[in-house]
Amino acid sequence: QQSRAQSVAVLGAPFSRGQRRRGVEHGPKVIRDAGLIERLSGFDYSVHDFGDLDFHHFEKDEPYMDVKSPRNVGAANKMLSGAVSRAVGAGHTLVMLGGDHSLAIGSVGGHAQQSPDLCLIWVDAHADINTPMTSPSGNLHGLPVAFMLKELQDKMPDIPGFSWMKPFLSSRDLVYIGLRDVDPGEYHILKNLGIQYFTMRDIDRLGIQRVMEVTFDHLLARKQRPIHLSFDIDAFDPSLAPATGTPVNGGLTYREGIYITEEIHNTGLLSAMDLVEVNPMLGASREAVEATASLAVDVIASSLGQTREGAHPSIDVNSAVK
Ligand code: Z70
Ligand code: MN
Ligand code: MN
Ligand code: MN
Repeated sequence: QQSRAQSVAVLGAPFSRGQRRRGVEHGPKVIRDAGLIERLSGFDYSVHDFGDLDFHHFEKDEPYMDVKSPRNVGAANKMLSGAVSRAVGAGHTLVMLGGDHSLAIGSVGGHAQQSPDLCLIWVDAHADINTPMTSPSGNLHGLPVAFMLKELQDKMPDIPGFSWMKPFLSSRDLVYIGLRDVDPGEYHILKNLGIQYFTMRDIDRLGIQRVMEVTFDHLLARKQRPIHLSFDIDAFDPSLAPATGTPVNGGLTYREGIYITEEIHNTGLLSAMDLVEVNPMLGASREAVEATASLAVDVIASSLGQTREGAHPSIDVNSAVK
């Protein structure tokens, strides 16, 4: 079915402390500069740009075990979750612009406050499901899914900065697409919890059409429910999305990426999405940065109903052909 989206809220989250490379906090600006709001305003719903969150920075933030900047990441996500919860509660389809992927803790968490039965589609080269024990880097953008999952509660210690949050998602309500750089501890967790995931190899074998069919079968067959899409730009091949912190060869083609978002739009169930890890300080040239940001705009527009077919409900067919 087609969605009858009423309004879209765009929220910037200029934050980079979930990983070590500065610059990803400028993601919201370059995605807006690539024309996001103009692109969305051609659609049949109102667009509200809520601007960027203003995160408080804590100077003193000692690592916990090996986990870096826990208080900064925790506080930023607390603020983000409140803002996302209010926007979704007000009836907007929310678009969160990162920032690094640790922000999904607050974004999906805030969405879940309003829609406890949501399901999560995580499009990424990485699984981002490390615990403090399994993390090879101590970077919190490699851990967000572990914070969310009820089944991992006993593997998550009390990390400073996160006392406000409780796990809210079941492992069966999550599907990964695009994986190709999974740490040993993460692989163990994926297998142990029986999480549905599609690596790039699976996409090679099945084709992206079948992957989306099985994804929706897994998440929606029992019951239609809100979808949260968390899209890490590094899911794409580095030739398409070079301006990102952890590029991994052999990623999604443009057409696979857009097919994923078109299919998600066509469910009519997309309720909130993240577009994260665009880092304008890591492109080799201005063109590389602009290509990455423009790709991010295409992903968002396509998730919200832009089609390659050209059809769009805002155009009245009867008056158009007269
Ligand atoms: C690795 C870690 C990661 C994004 C890198 C990498 C995680 N698994 N996520 N880039 N977006 O450090 O935990
Ligand atoms: Mn990620
Ligand atoms: Mn990633
Ligand atoms: Mn539509």
